[in-house]
Amino acid sequence: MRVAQPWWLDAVGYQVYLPSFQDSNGDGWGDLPGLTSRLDYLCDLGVSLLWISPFHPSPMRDHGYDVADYLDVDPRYGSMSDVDALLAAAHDQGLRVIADLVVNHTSSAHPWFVQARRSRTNPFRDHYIWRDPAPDGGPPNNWLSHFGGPAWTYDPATAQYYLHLFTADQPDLNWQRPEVAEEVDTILRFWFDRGLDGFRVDTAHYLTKHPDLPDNPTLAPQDVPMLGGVSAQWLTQEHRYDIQQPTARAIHRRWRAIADSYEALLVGEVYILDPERLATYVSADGLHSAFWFGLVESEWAPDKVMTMLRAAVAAAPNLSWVQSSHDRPRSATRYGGGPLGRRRALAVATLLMGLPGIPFLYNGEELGLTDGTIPPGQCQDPLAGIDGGRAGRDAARTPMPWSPESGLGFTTARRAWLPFGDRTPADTVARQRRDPASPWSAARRLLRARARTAAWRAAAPVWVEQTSGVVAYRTGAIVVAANLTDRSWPFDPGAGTWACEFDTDNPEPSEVPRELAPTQAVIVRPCQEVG
Ligand code: TEU
Repeated sequence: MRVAQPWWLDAVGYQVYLPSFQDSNGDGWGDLPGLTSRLDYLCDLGVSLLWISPFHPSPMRDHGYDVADYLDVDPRYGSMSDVDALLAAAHDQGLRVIADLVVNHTSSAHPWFVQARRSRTNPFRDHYIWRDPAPDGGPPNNWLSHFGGPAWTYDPATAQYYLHLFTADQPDLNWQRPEVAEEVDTILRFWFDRGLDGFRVDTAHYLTKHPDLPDNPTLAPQDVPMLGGVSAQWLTQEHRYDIQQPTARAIHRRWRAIADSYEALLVGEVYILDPERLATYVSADGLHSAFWFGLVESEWAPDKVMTMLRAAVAAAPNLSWVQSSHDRPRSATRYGGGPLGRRRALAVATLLMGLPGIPFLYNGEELGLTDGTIPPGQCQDPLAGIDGGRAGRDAARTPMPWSPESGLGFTTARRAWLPFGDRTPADTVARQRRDPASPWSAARRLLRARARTAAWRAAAPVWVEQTSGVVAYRTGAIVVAANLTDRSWPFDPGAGTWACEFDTDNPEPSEVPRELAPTQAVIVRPCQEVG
């Protein structure tokens, strides 16, 4: 008997950064009705799973990653009935929708924290992590905020410090307290009952801290890692006690039981680049999947990246594959910018499309967008204020360019919440849809090829050692190959006759190319499989 596969196994994900996707009411903010009006676009592109960034009431100190009410909708994004309308319309079209679960911390405006800071004896006090000052009056330990400075803020009213691994407006929840876990169970059920198909779990490996809160060891300068999205100071410590505590898995287990009872999906944001360690979070009673961020963190270094990618594929069966996100420069920028960066990103995307697990596109990636330009002084990201702006994330978050007119078809307002990013007409959906050679047309063909070849793919790819600069693997009957070098190489999928399902360089491929040009990628299948 054939065992029914989970619905997400062949999904193609798409990350919607809601504030920048589609404004429907002319206030310069993307919103839920705007997204609903673009579902046709997403279906036509070929995605089947949307991940929407947080839409809950929030002071927007970290653009919604500071939640003040998990059971409601921020008026900037719409209303609860707009969520219902989005889910109904998405489901009608066969799209699944997951939201962001941000429960390592709340906003300081959340009623729990407002209560907690009232007095040391308030019933909500222990929903958060409070400690007395060190003997010198300073913070209780040496932990650092991702966004600069200590991870502790002194609250004069009750003469204690509270912990926040991100901004001071994002106090960390105390997951040792059973009431916190119970509250979050209720939040999960509330949204699953409403029809949500799952969650992307923000900072899934941060939830619990070492109970004794010991100082983190300091790293020797030569051991300081390269990692974006955090202050330079944060990188100087080994994060032995503040994050990645094994106890977080008990929380995932608890959520998994709830999610499975709704057939819902949990994809973790587990920012661990080492595939083996990352894989320990993905299991039958843990997270269904977790993003692997090796590609998001990389400049163009194909040899290194492919070695890591192969290790990631081997480590866990169902990772989620991403090249870009709202937290880092876009892949086309990191890979060299312009047409070359764009081609490189498409070649890597082709390689991702045949892997087991869930490939995700970040909105605008299908257009081959590079980072938007943010004029000095117009940054919104709390990270933009530190380290001379090195880590600021705004450039990857500028509004989606739908059409060349002013407002980019994103908004009718003269200004959006972020600058429009200096997009050109060639960047826009409207132009790219008319051009068979555009990045959008190639992305759409690629997603269609993935859908057509679903039945031929197998669970695990077998890497085909080519004697050339071509990276290739076989999965079931299919061969996926990409030339990641800057010269042409011969390509040979193996014995037999082959047909081409996708070719980055040819909108209507018929024959399998015998040679792959620089950054050309293909998906091929044996002719006899057509039946
Ligand atoms: O990101 C977590 C985060 O800050 C990572 O990008 C970080 O760089 C990594 O953990 C370093 O090891 C999530 C959201 O994606 C981000 O937008 C939020 O600002 C953050 O959580 C806080 O909620």
